[in-house]
Amino acid sequence: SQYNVAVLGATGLVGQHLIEILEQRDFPVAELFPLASSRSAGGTVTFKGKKIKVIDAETFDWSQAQIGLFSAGGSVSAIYAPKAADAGCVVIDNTSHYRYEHDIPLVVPEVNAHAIADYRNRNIIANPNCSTIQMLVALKPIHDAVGISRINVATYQSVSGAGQDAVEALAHEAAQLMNGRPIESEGKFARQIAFNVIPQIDVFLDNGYTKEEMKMHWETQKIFGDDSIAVNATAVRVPVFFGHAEAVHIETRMPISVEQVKALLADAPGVVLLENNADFPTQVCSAAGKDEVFVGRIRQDLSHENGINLWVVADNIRKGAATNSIQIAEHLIRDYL
Ligand code: A2P
Ligand code: 11C
Repeated sequence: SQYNVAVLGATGLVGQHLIEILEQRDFPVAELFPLASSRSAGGTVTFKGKKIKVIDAETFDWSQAQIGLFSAGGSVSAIYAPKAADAGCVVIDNTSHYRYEHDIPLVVPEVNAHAIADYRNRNIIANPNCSTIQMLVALKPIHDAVGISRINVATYQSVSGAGQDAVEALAHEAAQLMNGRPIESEGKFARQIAFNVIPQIDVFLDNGYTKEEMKMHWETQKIFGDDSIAVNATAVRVPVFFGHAEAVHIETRMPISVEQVKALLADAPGVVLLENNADFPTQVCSAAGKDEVFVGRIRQDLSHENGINLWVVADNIRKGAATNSIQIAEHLIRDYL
């Protein structure tokens, strides 16, 4: 059967990818409803070669859709997710708004597809943060095999994580500087992003961490279903357009060798293993435009008996957002709707 699918935030960076990936994966769409604010209502998006009018979300009758893919920001999800859910539309929400509510499943299909069943609680499923998704796809087989007690991670996150405006801001700053012109002081980021790195993603919290760093901590525990895993994160914005990289350092409960980790990752769903050190993946050359999580630089931590280091790279807009949401929808229609 086919399903009516609404995409909220259809004109945004993730929204456009949602529409493209629905087509690429041949998701059984009966009718597509692209939704945005009144600002871009009346414009069009292209789906399967046809132009479809963008609808103002305020005027949309949610009973027309069976599945809603939401990516217009947390405050927008807060308004429309309950309306959609009450009208019988299952919401897959790509914002942080519902992620930490105990009765809302938070799902990475390769890791905890079983949790999708809990969509019945509120007709809402949350899609995790991009930096959490790629890390857990890589760590899941290791956690299952020997248990992970602690994760130390530093991220190298592209500007596309902050939306279309941020992509334009990096291009603009770079062009200004290359032309010998000063950049505006009030930019999209807290500091100049072109030719710089910024150790702040999202807002600072009272404990001194940023919200992006705490998302990795909260979401890892919820998705693995294990509150004993410690996550120590530093999240950094780098002047890359698409793709996030992560230096991940884990401590395992039982010892595991580099060769065993490689054997596990060679068979792991959604993972591309780069076995040789010199074949390491990068955002630009390996991950951008792809749906898999690329893992390389696997080595023993010389400072810790049960320590393993990995370099994990993925396209944050695809596996980190749009592709993961659509994979959730694929499980939903296969097993539940
Ligand atoms: P609009 O084009 O009408 O502003 P990005 O993450 O790339 O910045 O995109 C944000 C997406 O969320 C856009 O599609 C934007 O639509 C949409 N959006 C923002 N605010 C609202 C709102 N109040 N109602 C519906 N859609 C919204
Ligand atoms: C970034 N991780 O790279 C953020 C974007 O919680 O869904 C995703 C924010 C979120 O800026």
